[in-house]
Amino acid sequence: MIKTIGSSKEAMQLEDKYGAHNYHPVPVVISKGKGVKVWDVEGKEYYDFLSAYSALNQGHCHPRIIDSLTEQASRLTLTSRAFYNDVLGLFEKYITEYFGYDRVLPMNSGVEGGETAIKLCRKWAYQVKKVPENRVKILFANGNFWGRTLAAVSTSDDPESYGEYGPYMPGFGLVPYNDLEALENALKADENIAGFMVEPIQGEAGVVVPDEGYLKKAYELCQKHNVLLIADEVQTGIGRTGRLLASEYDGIKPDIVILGKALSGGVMPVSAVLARDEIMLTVKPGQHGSTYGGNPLACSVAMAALQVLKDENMTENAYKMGLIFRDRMEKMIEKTDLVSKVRGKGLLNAIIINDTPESETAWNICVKLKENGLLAKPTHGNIIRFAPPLVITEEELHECCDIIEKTVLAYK
Ligand code: IF1
Repeated sequence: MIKTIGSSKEAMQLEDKYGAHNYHPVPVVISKGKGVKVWDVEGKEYYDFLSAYSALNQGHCHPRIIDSLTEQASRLTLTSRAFYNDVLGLFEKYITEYFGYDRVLPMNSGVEGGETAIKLCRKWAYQVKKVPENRVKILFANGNFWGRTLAAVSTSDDPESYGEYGPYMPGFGLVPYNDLEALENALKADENIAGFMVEPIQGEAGVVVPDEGYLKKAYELCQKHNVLLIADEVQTGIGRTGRLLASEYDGIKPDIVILGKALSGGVMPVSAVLARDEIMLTVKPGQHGSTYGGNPLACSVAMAALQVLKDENMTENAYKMGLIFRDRMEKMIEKTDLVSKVRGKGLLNAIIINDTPESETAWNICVKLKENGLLAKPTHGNIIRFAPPLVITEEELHECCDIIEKTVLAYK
């Protein structure tokens, strides 16, 4: 018999007693979500300004996405890839036409998408670029975050991510983010480099926006050296930055694109890797996959999530609301020494708190924001990320900016 939680306190106590302590959540227990709002166990209402790290771009429990979930779940949820089913092919056609790529490899979590992209790049290196077996190198940017697997932490330069998880996977290199000279020097120095995997805007690093044209010039350098550009759009994709993919700001089509999070509108884990035939067909039957990868439920939900994104002009709304948000934050910054900067694109933004990364200030501000009805969480100590669902209205956005301004200006 599943008992319901009686209070927020009880929920936190249960997690503390029975769960791994691999997170330190903001002390709020969410019980219901709808659009840009969530409610805690006691019924208090909040604006969600994290969107589960940009997985809820379409808002909580979007009715059309939930309808696709329940309709498919009542018919067929999983077949595995041992057999065909009547949804995967429709999804593959839909998503490859939606983003303009030849083929898709469906997986589940974002990090599985990253692992898949790296495996495709390595296969392409040996079969097409003719890199000697086991000699391929793939470059990543300092400050990258693409998940928690051992390959992902092997490319990390954040001790919180890789500490005590060695030994690390070889075949990876790091170059400073937003530094084209360093990238070019690295590419010149090693002909076995076959890929450069990079976020168009670094999310976990604190919403780090590179110089305009960085991605385009990085892509040109990769092309010059016969290296694949792999865009990790797990957090920046699906309309979040005011473009369908953040790569579009630089007018490029990366060789490989990784999608996740809002690909399913926050309903279930769905990720996908897009690439052209030359890359995708290097993997032969039985050489990669997963039990749930491309399952009928995921495919139905993802098609609905992508369709509502388009039908409700969420990407355009993200662009417009982002301009308003950063303008409101700039005006707030003029009134306080507590915040030094706001940065971001579309509705992926962050404010930089004028204190050390080790300080508790950003965390304390987030606790006060919670008390004032807005949920957000610091990333990397003194940076607070603000990423509401893309369905937020201008009126709701101003109300949230009022909450942020009131909280920051009152903070002692
Ligand atoms: C956690 C961070 C964000 C991602 C990018 C791939 C993945 C992520 C750019 C992997 C995942 C999540 C993971 C989650 C918190 C969150 C996060 F703070 F960890 F770094 F968003 F910035 N590429 N990011 O941001 O996707 O396997 O999680 O589905 O691990 O705490 P995933």
